[in-house]
Amino acid sequence: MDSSTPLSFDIFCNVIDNFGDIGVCWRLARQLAVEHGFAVRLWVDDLASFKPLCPEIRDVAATQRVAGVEIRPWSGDFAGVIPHDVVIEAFACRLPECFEAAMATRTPKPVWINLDYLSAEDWVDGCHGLPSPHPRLPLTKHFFFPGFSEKTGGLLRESDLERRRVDFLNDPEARNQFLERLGIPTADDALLRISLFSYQNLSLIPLLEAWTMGARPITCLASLTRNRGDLERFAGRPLSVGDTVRKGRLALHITPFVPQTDYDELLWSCDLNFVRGEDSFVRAQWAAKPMIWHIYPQDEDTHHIKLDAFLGRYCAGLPETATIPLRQFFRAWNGSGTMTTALWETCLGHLAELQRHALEWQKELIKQQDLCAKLVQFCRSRL
Ligand code: TRH
Repeated sequence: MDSSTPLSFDIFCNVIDNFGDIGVCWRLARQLAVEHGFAVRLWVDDLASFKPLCPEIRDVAATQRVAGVEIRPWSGDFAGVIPHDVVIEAFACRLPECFEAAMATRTPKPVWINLDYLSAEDWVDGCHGLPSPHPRLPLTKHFFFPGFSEKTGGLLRESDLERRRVDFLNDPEARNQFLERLGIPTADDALLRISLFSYQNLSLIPLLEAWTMGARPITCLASLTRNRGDLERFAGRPLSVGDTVRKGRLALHITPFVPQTDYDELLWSCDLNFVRGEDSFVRAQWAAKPMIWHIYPQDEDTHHIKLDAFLGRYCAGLPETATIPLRQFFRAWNGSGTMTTALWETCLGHLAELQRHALEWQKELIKQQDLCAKLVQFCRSRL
């Protein structure tokens, strides 16, 4: 197919929990619509989970259009809906049977994609793009795997992201205005600014305690999500957005959950970012700042294999003196090890090195084609 022919996309998003399912789908949908100019229809089964990421969403179960994307509640029947050129089921959510039947009668048949979860494991190289025929209908689904190597589907990254990041870094006024909007003091450059986005975590209170006693004052920007219980136990009281807890060298600010379009600025404004799941984890890497990842916990601890696979890639090229404590910190943060003040202080001692490394890692990763462009190419070759 000609590379200038416009395409149309259906994206199906079943929100299982948290913000990651809709976070990835919404980012991809916007990029397809805004950057590539394609018609995009995003089917979402939970608009309430969508709203914190995109405040323009109305709660009513009606069709709406935001950022050039047609957003449809995934409910009711699909009678009369003609599938688009490409149908994406995110994270193996099952498509409605009647929609699959409509896909089978369409000419040409839509390109059917299962957009899978991100993993740094080696097997992803061999599985990316594999076909899976439908058991009954004349349709073939393809597995599209995000990943860190050229052989995978790559990572989501808007084409203007790096320019926006550099502009923001070169404009302290923009950073100050952003922080002021969140109610964060901006004056003191001696302090360490840390963003915190995590699940509930046994290491969180020991880490916050370490921050109260550290050599450097710390401002922590924490949103109240699944770690609310830990934060409230640390504070000794219920917390809400706008609260500040001051203990020793630490000022813990409870910040609002910002719209997804602002989240990068939050990451860019900090010296260290604690992120989780998938999408915030990727954004922290594009932010080119040191980061700590709380991986989504899976049954039978399979997430530890995924974590080690990522660390194997991420730490290659980082001197061993920094790699050892960093790996130990990642493990402790993910439940296999103990979080101690000494471990935090050791990692902090390597901050400048970790900063250089985060930038080098980003510079390498950014050389690869982004996921959206790879997806479009993949689909065109099958239409
Ligand atoms: O919310 P998550 O834990 O999502 C997870 C993962 O995707 C996981 O793989 C999946 O299995 C599970 O959901 C169901 O973390 P993630 O992926 O980082 O998604 C969070 C989204 O929220 C991301 O798009 C960034 C966005 N965000 C904001 O828009 N504003 C904020 O203030 C914050 C903290 C996050």
